Amino acid sequence: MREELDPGDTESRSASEKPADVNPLAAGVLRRNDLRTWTKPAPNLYPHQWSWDSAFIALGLAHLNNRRAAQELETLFAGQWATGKLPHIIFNPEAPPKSYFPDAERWNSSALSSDAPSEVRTSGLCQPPIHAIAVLRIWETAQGKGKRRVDITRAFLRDSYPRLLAWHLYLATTRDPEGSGLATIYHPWESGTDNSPRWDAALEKVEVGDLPPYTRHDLQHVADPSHRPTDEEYQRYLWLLELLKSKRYEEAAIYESHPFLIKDVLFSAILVAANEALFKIAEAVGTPNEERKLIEGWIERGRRGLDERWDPDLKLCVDYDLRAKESARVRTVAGFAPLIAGGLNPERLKDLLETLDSPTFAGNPRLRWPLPPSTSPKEPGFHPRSYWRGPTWPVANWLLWWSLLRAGEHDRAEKMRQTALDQLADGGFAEYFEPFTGEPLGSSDQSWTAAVALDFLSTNSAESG
Ligand code: 9WN
Repeated sequence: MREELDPGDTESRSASEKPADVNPLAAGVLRRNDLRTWTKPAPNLYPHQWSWDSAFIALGLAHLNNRRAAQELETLFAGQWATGKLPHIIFNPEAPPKSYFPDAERWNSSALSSDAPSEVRTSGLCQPPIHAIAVLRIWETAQGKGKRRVDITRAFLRDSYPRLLAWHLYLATTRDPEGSGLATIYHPWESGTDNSPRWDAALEKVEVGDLPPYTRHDLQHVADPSHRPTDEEYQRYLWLLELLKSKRYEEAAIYESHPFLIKDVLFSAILVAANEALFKIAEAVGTPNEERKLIEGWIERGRRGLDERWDPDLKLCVDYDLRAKESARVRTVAGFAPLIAGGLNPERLKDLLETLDSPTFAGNPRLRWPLPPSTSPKEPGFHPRSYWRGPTWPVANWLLWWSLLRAGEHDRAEKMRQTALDQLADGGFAEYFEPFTGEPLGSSDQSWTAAVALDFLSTNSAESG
């Protein structure tokens, strides 16, 4: 069953025609999903704290309540592993039973690994490192709000900096023993784009062994199971999880034998952008020069690594499967990774913008809104209703809009911002949208959708960048 909107609550009905009304509606979604110190990604489908959702949520909350935005990330940091890893899920001990699977028991991370935190229960994976970008946004929005607010936020920045540095150091070393500038993921869930056709070839090679019994709970929260990953995909996800557990989440051992080891270009590009944010945070808190040099080195290495993953025929960046030693030549939004990483030469920027505007993505004549579908309609693996196989995701729009601004493409960014807001005004704060009809899919009242709406509304594309 699809998540029901409370008919008595006008705020949870879809956003009205006018983007001007989006702001209070978006704030209402975040308020209703708020659990005091953190925010559920969605009312029922996702009852725990997710890593990159919380970072996006903090970015939106920064415009409503700076202190609460900081708290969102502080709660997440409490789950950080001794290795520096920020886990992809922090489990909510008060979540209704049988609401999400795999649950804390299935991950069993604190029993299996002494690196896992003891105070809270977490998953054993991570997600794209958007966090430093959110911390910087909290700092930026505190400016001009009075000395007390700025001082409190500076203290938050000081506390967050070592957490973020440890997180990025973990990604630059443990997740990149090759020194390629690109982060390795162990599971599609780490990419945040779970069933993207980017992973099909690698997943097909994974032979599923004897899985302990399980029941999926996600399907009860969506109108139609075809919106979510298939059972076959789930079996592979769960098998990879069993393999990680069999290595007690020990990364050197995982690296030796795990069947799914992929250099993820989107994850890596977000890391570059997050390192730029971390550099600014380092400046604001006045950290030692060597640390800033280290961060600069990561930025350069990351951009070089992405450059090597450029596919001149597709005019996109593509992931690399370390096991099969082959590229995943699939046209998805992840291919715009170099735009997100920034620092592009004019020719590469031109190529990327051409691809973005072409019928392969936002220029496709069948689209309801000229926004990039998660997978190009020209891909054989495209599916307009299935999760990351084709639907448009507001958070992906935000990432591209923000990247266009940083690239100095203000007019284009403004067009994208207006269109993204029109989509939300029309369809509400859905998790994702059918790209040809604009139909809202997945969960309704999705927190990060509301959060990016708030950020869109607070930023004038003509002035920032
Ligand atoms: C698995 C919470 C998360 C997002 C991911 C999105 C989806 C989970 C799931 O929901 O993943 O982590 O159960 O499908 O793919 O990006 O963080 O919103």
